Amino acid sequence: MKTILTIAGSDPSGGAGIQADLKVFSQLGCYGISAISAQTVQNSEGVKEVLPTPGEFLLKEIKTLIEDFNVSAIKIGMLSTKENVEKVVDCLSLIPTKNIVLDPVLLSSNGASLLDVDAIPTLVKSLLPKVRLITPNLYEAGVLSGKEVNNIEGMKKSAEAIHSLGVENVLVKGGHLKDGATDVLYDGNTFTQIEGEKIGNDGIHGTGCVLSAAITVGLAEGFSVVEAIKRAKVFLNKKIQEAKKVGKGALFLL
Ligand code: PXL
Repeated sequence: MKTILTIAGSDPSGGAGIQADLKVFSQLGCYGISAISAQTVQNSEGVKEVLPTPGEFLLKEIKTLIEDFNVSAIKIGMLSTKENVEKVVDCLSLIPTKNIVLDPVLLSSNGASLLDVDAIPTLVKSLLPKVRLITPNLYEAGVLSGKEVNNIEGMKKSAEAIHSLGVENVLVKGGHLKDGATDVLYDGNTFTQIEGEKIGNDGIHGTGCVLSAAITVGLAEGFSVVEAIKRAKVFLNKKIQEAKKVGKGALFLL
């Protein structure tokens, strides 16, 4: 059984972040370990407060795990602060796997900041060149590329721009497109459009976390980036069809 490390924020409602990642790893037959970059106060109606983990503490969380476990892949989600981005960059070189997936989480659905604005240049300069795949949504692709991203053409242009920052593979997720839900993957040579069904995504919490966690499983299992994405999308679509209203707000993936 492969072991996967997630470095992300805690979502005590269980729909996103660490809690969602661990569920996905387990459901897909992997063993998950986690380093928590921030606590959040939230329920199904939204994020109310964020308490970042001090950078030195996050570093100890990660180092203590990797001294012990043999990690086949790493998923990075919410990092909250510049200091946390720097510490994650420092310890990636200590982990001998190239299977690093970055979900560049910037905002929660209700607009809470999940990454400080002053952390973005460090994320771009120091973290992006270390990851195998980055999975921005339209908004995140726009911020990282400085381009307007609201159609397939814009997704391709932003994917190229983000690739030129040093990331091996860029998956711009089209779930928030007006028409359809096509994702665009760019590996520096080829654009691959991965079609998805539009399944009323807006009211579902944690879809980005679940997708990137499932992709990380695929990479840990040795699938190519395209195959890992296709398999993860099949998994996510099934979860979306079974989504439930557990609390009073958004639908959750179980
Ligand atoms: O879905 C993005 C996300 C990631 N990680 C944590 C979150 C959220 C959204 O609320 O709370 C911890």
